[in-house]
Amino acid sequence: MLELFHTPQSTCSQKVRLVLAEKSLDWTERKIDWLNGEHLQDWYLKINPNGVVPTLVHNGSSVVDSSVINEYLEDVFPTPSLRPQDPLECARMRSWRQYIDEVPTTAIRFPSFNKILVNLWKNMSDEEFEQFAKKHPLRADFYRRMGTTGFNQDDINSSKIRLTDALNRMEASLSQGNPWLNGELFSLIDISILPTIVRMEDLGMSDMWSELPNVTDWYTRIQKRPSFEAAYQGETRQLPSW
Ligand SMILES: N[C@@H](CCC(=O)N[C@@H](CS)C(=O)NCC(=O)O)C(=O)O
Repeated sequence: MLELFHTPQSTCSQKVRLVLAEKSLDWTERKIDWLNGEHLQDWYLKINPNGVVPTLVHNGSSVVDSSVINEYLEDVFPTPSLRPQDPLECARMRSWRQYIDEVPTTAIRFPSFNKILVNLWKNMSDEEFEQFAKKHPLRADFYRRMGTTGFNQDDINSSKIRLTDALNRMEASLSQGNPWLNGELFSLIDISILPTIVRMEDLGMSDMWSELPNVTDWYTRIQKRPSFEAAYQGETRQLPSW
């Protein structure tokens, strides 16, 4: 039995839902009320000590970290394959994935938090905010840096530089005539970057790739895959506005 503890709007959760859909796997939804801190409760920290979503529980054993979860799903359910068989191709795919995890995936948090989430905490006193920040096993410093007024302009500028770099790398790779980022095969890395691109669109940042024809075409094609509709249904793209 596959259970996914996730939050519909979380980009990391979307990555896993895309793989589950590509592989047509049956899974049981365990929705985590992220805005009310369910991911920081003791019972959840037992299955994910990082206090973040998503967590996959397979036959009672938990797997954490969306990229690790996706590789695990590929190992256990190899068909249809989302990973090249050739070791060198596979290494290239994993290098891409490492870059995506380190650069655009972390960069998108800054505009996401500034445009949407910081409003949740804007009325907290410094003391209340510190109590809230320090509950986060992985992100206490990230929250302190944001504070109750949001990240500063330097952080936002640096995030934009990193997102631009990722888009340019995608454009360069796709302009070599391949349909997908790693070549002919639609792979885990197309899935890794997709939630960041969707979030950019939802935050009104799609002009950042309007002059990149290959990224534009990739995004049009990927949205036509049945997995896109499956992973992005319902409230998934309804971001709160305050
Ligand atoms: N490396 C982790 C990161 C997961 C992560 O950061 N999840 C976010 C939602 S996309 C989260 O749960 N944040 C909780 C918080 O900020 O309190 C993964 O890829 O699963």
